[in-house]
Amino acid sequence: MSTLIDLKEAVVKGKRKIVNVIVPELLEAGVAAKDILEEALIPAMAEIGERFKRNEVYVPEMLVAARAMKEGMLIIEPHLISAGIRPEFKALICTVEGDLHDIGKNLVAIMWKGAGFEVIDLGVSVSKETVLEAIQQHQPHILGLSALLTTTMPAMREVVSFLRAKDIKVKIMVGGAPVTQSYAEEIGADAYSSDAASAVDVAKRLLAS
Ligand code: B1M
Repeated sequence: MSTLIDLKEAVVKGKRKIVNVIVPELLEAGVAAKDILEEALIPAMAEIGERFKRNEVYVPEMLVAARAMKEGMLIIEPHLISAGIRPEFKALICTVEGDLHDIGKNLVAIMWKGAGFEVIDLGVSVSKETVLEAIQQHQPHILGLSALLTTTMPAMREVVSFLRAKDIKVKIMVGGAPVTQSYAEEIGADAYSSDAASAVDVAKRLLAS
């Protein structure tokens, strides 16, 4: 009989076929979906995030681990819903208008999901008006904006100013290769994160403040 430790290990190694076997096995054995999430899937993504920070793994390993986690999540999701488990935080994320790069943004979304957030991904090249509509519809706690081009960084500033002018209270985190802490401060964002792994810690700190 497989254990939660085996499951965590399988996710860290990106062994999704094994995940697809272990998760139903654990559910069948009476392990709560919440425990599968909190004691195996989330710690696995935290572990891969730590390894990424230490340069022990790179983007491809993170992506395969994330895919394995996602498959595990798909199996336990109906069980979590029927048990009334709701994510603590809701996040909205997108790549800003004019920018089609989505790999980094997807990684941040995956890591946030891995940390137990509900994540609504608006996709790429998203206008400030669409962001506003989505905030009004979903009422997220945090908004993540990604930009990979120096030419689309100003769109980030526009979103922040637009939302602030409308007195929207959502916390805003920005990131992407050309973005820096000082740029985040300059445009009035609440936080900056340099990579997907630290995006979890930064978001948690921000949401706790
Ligand atoms: Co583009 N591209 N690209 N490209 N592309 C870059 C970014 C570039 C640096 C390449 C280069 O010239 N050396 C350059 C930008 C130069 C600049 O602005 N200074 C560039 C260019 C110029 C362009 C085009 C203009 C090329 C052209 O058409 N002439 C064009 C623009 C299209 C558009 O967006 N309108 C273009 C197109 C493309 C593709 C479509 C072909 C493809 C994107 C495919 C896709 O995303 N689905 C592409 C790619 C793949 C790249 C490179 C090679 C890789 C980007 C990537 O995915 N990195 C890139 C060069 C490079 O970086 N080596 C390049 C991996 C990813 C995991 O890292 O996205 O940085 P990254 O995300 C990190 C962090 O930044 C952070 O966490 C992630 C993980 O740790 N992070 C956040 C990201 N978002 C965050 C949000 C957060 C927090 C952290 O909080 C919310």
